[in-house]
Amino acid sequence: MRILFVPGLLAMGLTAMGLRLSADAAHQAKDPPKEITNSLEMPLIRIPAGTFTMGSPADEKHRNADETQHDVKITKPFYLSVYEVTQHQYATIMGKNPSHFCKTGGGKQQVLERDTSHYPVERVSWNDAVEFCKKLSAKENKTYRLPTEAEWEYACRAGTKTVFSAGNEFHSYLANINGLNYSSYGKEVSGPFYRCTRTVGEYKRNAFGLADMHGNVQEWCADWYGEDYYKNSPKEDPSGPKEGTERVSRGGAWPSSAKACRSASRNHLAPDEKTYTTGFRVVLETK
Ligand SMILES: [Ca+2]
Repeated sequence: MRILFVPGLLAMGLTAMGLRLSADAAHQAKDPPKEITNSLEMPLIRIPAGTFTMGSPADEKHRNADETQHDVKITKPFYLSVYEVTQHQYATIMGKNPSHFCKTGGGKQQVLERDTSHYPVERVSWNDAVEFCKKLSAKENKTYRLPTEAEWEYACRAGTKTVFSAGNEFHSYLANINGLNYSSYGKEVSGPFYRCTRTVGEYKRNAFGLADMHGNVQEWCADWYGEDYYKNSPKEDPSGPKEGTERVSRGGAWPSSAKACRSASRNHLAPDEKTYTTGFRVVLETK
């Protein structure tokens, strides 16, 4: 059988394909990317708008009185860094690495022979973290900031209602936390206890694709801490009390018991306090 070459049909086919490609490209342009990488090679994931129940139920074991459950609506999507800000990223923007667990820090004996550039930065105050966001914003002409406490918990839960984003049991095989058996949650498990920070992203990510929301370093949030704030919190995009003396930090850290790493657990420190358990991650605002 002879195969006929029909230029008209071929041209029609190409035109149709071309139209289809253009339509796909237009669709992609409307759909913002799920993950982006910024000038620091920092991956950030798009967290969708949505509603969730913030705080813990009255029967949650080891809950604290400041965790009153209430519904919160996050009205705008935002990008959140997949990892805690690393020592390398912090030094690139701020010109110094204040971390305890690095070659020049007080904990250098604990990290001998290790490359700590991708360990989370720590010994940064809330003021330092805010300054980092300002400088990175200026560098990229975008808006970076700390997550609000509500954004942080929403991102940590990633749609889950369990005590942790990984379920109702927790131990040091799931995150860099205290590995002694009394430190586990739900059932008694003794696991690794490294007694220092670790390279970001070593453990399983949550359903949004975020790493180390529980453990490694606790993370500064933008809000002032208010013990009773949840009782009067606005439903939409709560941003904390208007004033206070301490800022919120979340997620627990490498020496913490699992109970202090619960999705609802709240900690608070003075804004100029620097500890080797405290770091941060950043929000990039969508336009
Ligand atoms: Ca963390």
